[in-house]
Amino acid sequence: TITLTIDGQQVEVNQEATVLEAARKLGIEIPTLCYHPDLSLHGSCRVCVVEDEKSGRLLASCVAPVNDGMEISTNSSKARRARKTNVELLLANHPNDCLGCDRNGSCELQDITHDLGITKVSFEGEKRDLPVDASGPSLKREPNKCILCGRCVRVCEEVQGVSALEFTERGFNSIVSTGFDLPQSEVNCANCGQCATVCPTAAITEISEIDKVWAALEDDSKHVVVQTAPSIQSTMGEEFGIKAGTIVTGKLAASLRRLGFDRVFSTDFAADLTIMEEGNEFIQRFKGNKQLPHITSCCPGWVKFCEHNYHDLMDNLSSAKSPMSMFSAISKSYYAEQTDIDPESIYTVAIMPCTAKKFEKDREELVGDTDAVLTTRELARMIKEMGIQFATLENEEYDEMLGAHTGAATIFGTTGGVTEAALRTVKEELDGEALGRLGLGFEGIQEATVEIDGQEVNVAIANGLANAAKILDEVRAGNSKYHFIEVMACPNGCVGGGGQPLPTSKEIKQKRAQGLRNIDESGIIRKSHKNPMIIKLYEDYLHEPLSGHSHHLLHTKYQK
Ligand code: HC1
Ligand code: SF4
Repeated sequence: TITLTIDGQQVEVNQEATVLEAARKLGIEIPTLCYHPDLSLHGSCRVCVVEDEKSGRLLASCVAPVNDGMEISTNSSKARRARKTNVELLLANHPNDCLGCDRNGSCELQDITHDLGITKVSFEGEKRDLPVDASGPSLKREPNKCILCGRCVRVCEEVQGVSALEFTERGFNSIVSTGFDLPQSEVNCANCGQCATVCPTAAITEISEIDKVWAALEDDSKHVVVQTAPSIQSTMGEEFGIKAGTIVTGKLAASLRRLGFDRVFSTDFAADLTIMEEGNEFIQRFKGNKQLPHITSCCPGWVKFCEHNYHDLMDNLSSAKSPMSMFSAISKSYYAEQTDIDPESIYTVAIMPCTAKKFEKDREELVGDTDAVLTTRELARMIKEMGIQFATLENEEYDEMLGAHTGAATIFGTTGGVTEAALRTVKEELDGEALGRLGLGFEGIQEATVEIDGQEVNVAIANGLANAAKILDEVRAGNSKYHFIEVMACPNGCVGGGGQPLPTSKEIKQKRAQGLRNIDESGIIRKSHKNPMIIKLYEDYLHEPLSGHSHHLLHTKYQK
């Protein structure tokens, strides 16, 4: 270990530590911009400078290695002046449109400016005038707001293995762009939105559909139904000052009613339906030893990544539509029939933690199912605009019919959840026994073996696309032992989705996931096939999983 002194306090750290890590161990906060705890080090913005008291040199603390006997001042006047200057230089080229900016209130550059007491910029900088890329379908890039921290480039390459973004040009002209500067919609981007979650400013944000949804809500000829994704239950509170992982299901229902939605339903209901369809599809494949490994397809970022990189394995994807799309299809068929509402007048809005769901909605195989997708952040904006006091709302119930859900559905929102939910149903159906705990961890690649009806079923879970690629390479090479593979494009699953509240970190995502696990363990029905509304849906309408009617409404084949 190494001992150093920071602001007069001694600290011991291992020799690989950086000065920033040593300071944080002491509880000393040094502002950062290009640094992100989940990504490699960059050291370019120099907002984290500190002074080495012995040499008087300024060090970028996020990349500076610790030395024995080092004496660091994080707040010497030299360090503070340098930090301010570095931020002012960023501000000199930055647009001055904070008031109308998507990230007003959640911008890291704005926060640091405030915290450092910068009230005016001393330099006259040249502003860039680069075009906005809103080619969609999920993300908007505004290069003029980019501070070149490279967090988006790193997350896309290191965590997702996509490398859709890169630095181009040099000096003042340096920008982050797609390869050949193509529109985002024309490159291999998975639309996962991880770049938006790490972007400190509004250089990358979701394409907003808020105006469309207001228009639908104000249109009396439309019957507007809303569905909320499983993970929102433990994340939406963060937008209103409630701790991450706090379950706000009842407040969500209440706020959606205040916004004027005609029916407040839950994607969880359709997650149970997905399990019924996909679980039986897996049973058929497993018994017939065909199209194995079975690979989940509920995550649209993953499906797009597979189309670009593992096209030869597309037949291994489940044909089951995602819960979001299943919900929408059921709302315009079964629900319309049961309530005698003209399906043409039904407008379905999905509240998703995910930017890729906007892409899923527009896919040619699924177009017409869902009418609008709002991220968690967009819904929060609407709630705020209406002046609804979310934090103090009384809990309300979801509406009946498409609102009932189980613990199995809730855990879809965190990696491993889909597998666990599917195996709870598959195992009971095949051997009549209940599934024990799978004990799958939260990160990287996780695997387990479950005995079902005397046979071993090997399952694997990939967190993030770079990990998915590792598993799929083995499948392609014929070396994979897995029968069932779950892929979620975002590390830690939908709790870490590209549309979730900001800021986000591993620690926050862990709390969100725990919130979902707490719902599952709270005494509600825990198995999809026991959801009474699902049982009724099959009795009344679909007859049985994989029936002709089910296939028509709930399955698809991705074409690309
Ligand atoms: Fe997800 Fe899913 S779990 S993909 O992560 O299968 O977005 O939350 O709604 O569709 O149910 C997202 C979450 C979500 C679908 C479900
Ligand atoms: Fe990369 Fe995902 Fe951003 Fe696309 S959305 S650029 S895949 S991080």
